Amino acid sequence: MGISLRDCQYLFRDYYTQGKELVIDGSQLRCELASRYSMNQDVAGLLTEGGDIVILKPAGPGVATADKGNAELMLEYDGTLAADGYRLTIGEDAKLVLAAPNRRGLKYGLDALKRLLTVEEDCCRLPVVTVEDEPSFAVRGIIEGFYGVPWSFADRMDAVRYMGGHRMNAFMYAPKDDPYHRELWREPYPDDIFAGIHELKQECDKHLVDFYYCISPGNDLEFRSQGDFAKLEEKLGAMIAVGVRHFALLMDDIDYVLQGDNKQFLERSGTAHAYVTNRVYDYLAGCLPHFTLAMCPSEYWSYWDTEYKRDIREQLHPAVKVFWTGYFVFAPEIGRKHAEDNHGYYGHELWLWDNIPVNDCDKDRLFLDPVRGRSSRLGQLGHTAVVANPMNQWECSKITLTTMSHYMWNSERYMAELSWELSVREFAGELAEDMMFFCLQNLNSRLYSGGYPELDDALARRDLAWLDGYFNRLEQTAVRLGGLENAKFIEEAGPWLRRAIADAVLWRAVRRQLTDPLNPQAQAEVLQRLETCRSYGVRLGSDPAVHAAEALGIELPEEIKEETGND
Ligand code: 14T
Repeated sequence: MGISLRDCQYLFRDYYTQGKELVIDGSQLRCELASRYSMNQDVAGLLTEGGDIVILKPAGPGVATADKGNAELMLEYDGTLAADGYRLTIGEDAKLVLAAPNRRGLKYGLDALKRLLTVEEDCCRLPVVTVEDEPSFAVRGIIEGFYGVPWSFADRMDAVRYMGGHRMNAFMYAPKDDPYHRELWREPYPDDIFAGIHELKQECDKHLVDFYYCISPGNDLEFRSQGDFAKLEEKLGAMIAVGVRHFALLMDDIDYVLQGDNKQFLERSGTAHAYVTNRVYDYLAGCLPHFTLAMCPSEYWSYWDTEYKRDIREQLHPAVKVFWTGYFVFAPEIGRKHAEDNHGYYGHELWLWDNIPVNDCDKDRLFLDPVRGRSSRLGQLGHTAVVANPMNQWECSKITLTTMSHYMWNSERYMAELSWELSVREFAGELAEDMMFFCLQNLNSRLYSGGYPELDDALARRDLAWLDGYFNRLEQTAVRLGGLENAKFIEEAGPWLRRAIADAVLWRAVRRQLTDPLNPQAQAEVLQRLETCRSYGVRLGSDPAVHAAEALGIELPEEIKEETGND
């Protein structure tokens, strides 16, 4: 099944078509390549492996391929398109033209071609179309910036592949609990860990994702110490040696009031943070012709002006980008006024560190809803990057991240509910309906203050038949999702899937107690089932069985009530 016209119009910025279709003989699109983009582009390397598109390279300049293929692909350079953008024209005569300003644009254009292609037994179908596509933000990606258990090496490698396929171009390495990133920032990485980072950087290169090494020296840096700066440079120098070109200094979540000699030397923390960042900037400029440096200030979540922001505004090198998270760390809303004002206060390009779907403050929860509440025009309000800080559970983060990838590419057209549907379908295929039902039980409690209205209404009406149906569905959903082929999802979401089933079992016990309130055995069973639920250490956002029991007047032990206060 090909991609629908609606999805094309949503996923590509401009999609010009008169509805004609190109039908080509053969069960593969075999493109004879011509290139004005560059003489020696490894174009085939841009195609995701194992696809239906084959690129036939000419043997040399002016020398045609023996196999003429069934289509022609001309690559062109177009420097008027925004970085990572492309223009793909599919002509009626099976002539394809792909123009881009950089290699990433070529890759995204080929990925678009692949999405538009429908392969049948003996023919290929393509729409006759011109796609003009450009991103809303120059930098789009993921910051592994949470507390708690960092992602595994395999998670990160998969994340890089995922980003390549979702038009994201930045992976920022900043796990709070990598000791060498923060607590032991002075210490060089042990060889085995460093080898992993190097391999990750190579995987980033392969998928045209920029690898950012982030470091957090702010807790105990001695600003006057040459030794400390030497350690910092040594740490960054090792990254430079393996090809890293993008860096960030993170000053978040530290005690940033200057003490002792630091105070004597630099007086205010804004001055101090501008000072260390500028020194790092100078160091990088001495080593590299091209590099990126960003910094996360300690005041990363407020929208008002401060002395600290003034110092950063006035003293920080103008090329350094400044992170913020929107108001109050987990921002339900980042509107034009906060964005514009804070851009003015920091006076530098702002990079949105979006704390979605991070759950390091809510370890017993999964967050599976789409991003909502970000201004469609952040890109015109001083923001040039959006990076998402995900959950400790990488695989589960994909649901929200795919919706964020749509926002990052085209914030002006972003529609949360539509993106959610597309994301869930991509993630769960045939089980999309079940997956969506599961997502609906796991909404981001930091950003969504509503309840679970259908459940609440049914409880208010004491509609036991509806509740029976709901819990049966919950149980079946969890059982079916447990059969998904995605082993990583089963592993990560396992406790929540089991908890969903335990909720349904608890509900049945509650039901028995309601019909026979004085039966001590029924009471004991409720308590026992409740204990099973708690033993998983996790809960659904809707927390349905406990809610139901409480709402229907069943007395629960005190500690349960305390646990459920959050949602
Ligand atoms: F620098 C930041 F932009 C940032 O968000 N820093 C941390 C981040 O590492 C963490 O993952 C995120 C979500 O918990 O929020 C920041 O850390 C906090 C902030 C709080 F206000 C942790 C607890 C808080 F109460």
